[in-house]
Amino acid sequence: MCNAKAFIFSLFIYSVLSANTIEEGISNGFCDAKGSCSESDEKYLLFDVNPPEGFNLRRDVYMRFAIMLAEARKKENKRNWNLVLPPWYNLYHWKNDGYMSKPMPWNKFFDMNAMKTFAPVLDLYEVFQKTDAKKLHIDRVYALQNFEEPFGPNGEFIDKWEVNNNCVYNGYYWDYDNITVGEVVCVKFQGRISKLWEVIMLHPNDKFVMFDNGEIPLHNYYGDRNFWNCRKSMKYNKNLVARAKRYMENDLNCHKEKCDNYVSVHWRRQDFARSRKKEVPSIEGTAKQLNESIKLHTQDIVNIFIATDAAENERNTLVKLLEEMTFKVHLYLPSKEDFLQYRDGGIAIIDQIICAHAAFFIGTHDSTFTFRIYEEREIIGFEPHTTFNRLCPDKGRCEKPSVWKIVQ
Ligand SMILES: Nc1nc2c(ncn2[C@@H]2O[C@H](COP(=O)(O)OP(=O)(O)OP(=O)(O)O)[C@@H](O)[C@H]2O)c(=O)[nH]1
Ligand SMILES: *[C@@H]1O[C@H](CO)[C@@H](O)[C@H](O)[C@H]1NC(C)=O
Ligand SMILES: *[C@@H]1O[C@H](CO)[C@@H](O)[C@H](O)[C@H]1NC(C)=O
Ligand SMILES: [Mg+2]
Repeated sequence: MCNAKAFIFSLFIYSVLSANTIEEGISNGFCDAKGSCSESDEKYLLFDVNPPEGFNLRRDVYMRFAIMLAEARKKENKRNWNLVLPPWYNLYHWKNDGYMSKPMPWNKFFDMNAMKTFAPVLDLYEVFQKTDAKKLHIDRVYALQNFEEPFGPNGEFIDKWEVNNNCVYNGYYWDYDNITVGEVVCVKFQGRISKLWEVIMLHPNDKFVMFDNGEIPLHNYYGDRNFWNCRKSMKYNKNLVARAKRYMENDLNCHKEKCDNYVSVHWRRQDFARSRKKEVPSIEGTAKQLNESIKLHTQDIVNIFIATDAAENERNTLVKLLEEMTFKVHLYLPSKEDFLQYRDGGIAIIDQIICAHAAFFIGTHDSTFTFRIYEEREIIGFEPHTTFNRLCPDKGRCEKPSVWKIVQ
């Protein structure tokens, strides 16, 4: 036990020392003194996320890497680094198309030109197009892992990492058979994402470097101006915005950015309703709370837009209860053509956009789907009290959501 600790400690020291010397090495190398780099000097950072994680947490992981790369661009010796975005593939929640479809690029869901204004990002297919070779060769994959014991002897949480040689890792690289990997290195990691540069600098000549389990590193700073600039640059794909706008105009009769004639709800069910019973209400409890909350906060609004992943029978039950309370209930029910064009991921974003423009929003506790709507409403400029609301469980404590106000 004692020996193991000493060993880990020496590894940690070793990694800190070696990282420093290598850092010096690279600042003399590769790009010229003015910091300009030729195309052949370009380097690419890839990342992927633990397979069960959903779309909206992945968006937050993207932001951590994008901010890391945007910051790096300000430093002369890192100006040649680009971020390659992992295709969307086999997402657990995408029941309609997830298992059969091919990997999808980010531009299906986002406006890549807007994202490129914040950080040097590319879709994987853009990298494929740049390579003359038949295969894409990744020099090194660092498979990140959590430390078993995140806290030190005095309960402190410090940033640290160490190479871990006996680990099992099976990369799947989105099932592409034309991606090859030089070496896989397992790394235990905890702390801020910019510390990943120390890991990268273990092998400063690498041109293609990938991190898997990219959800493990944390934001450098959560909620600062950088964070919000990055978030603002994540504009949605124009077709999705247009579809949402058409719905708001035709079905909700709203023709402005901040609508004043409907309330929106994100009613998360499925795994939340099954395994988080202490945090989410029953169907009857949902109807009762919506009635009370809407009467209290918005006086005479009768239109409710509901975004939900609920099964059809649950959805119908809620709609019936709300209609009995004389509300007019709206859902975006995509046609078959809509599904084929936008896919599950796009349909969910259209729901999020419609929620984001409502006069008043009520979300689901601890859902990243809801968090992304909170952020969008901050960007649009709604008053926080119309945004940071949640559904409560039928009984027991109900903490208010944390308010993360935009920083301009
Ligand atoms: N169309 C639509 N899809 C939804 C809705 N709510 C959830 N989903 C689907 O379920 C997924 C939710 O998973 P995540 O994106 O991980 O968000 P979350 O599960 O609410 O939050 P975490 O578990 O904390 O990450 C979404 O990406 C959608 O695919 C909804 O209101 N409308
Ligand atoms: C790898 O295969 C995919 C799918 O067939 C293809 O789109 C891509 O261009 C290929 N990459 C390279 C570098 O040839
Ligand atoms: C809806 O809310 C109003 C105002 O709080 C209340 O008077 C009414 O009884 C509620 N309706 C139902 C069906 O709960
Ligand atoms: Mg989830």
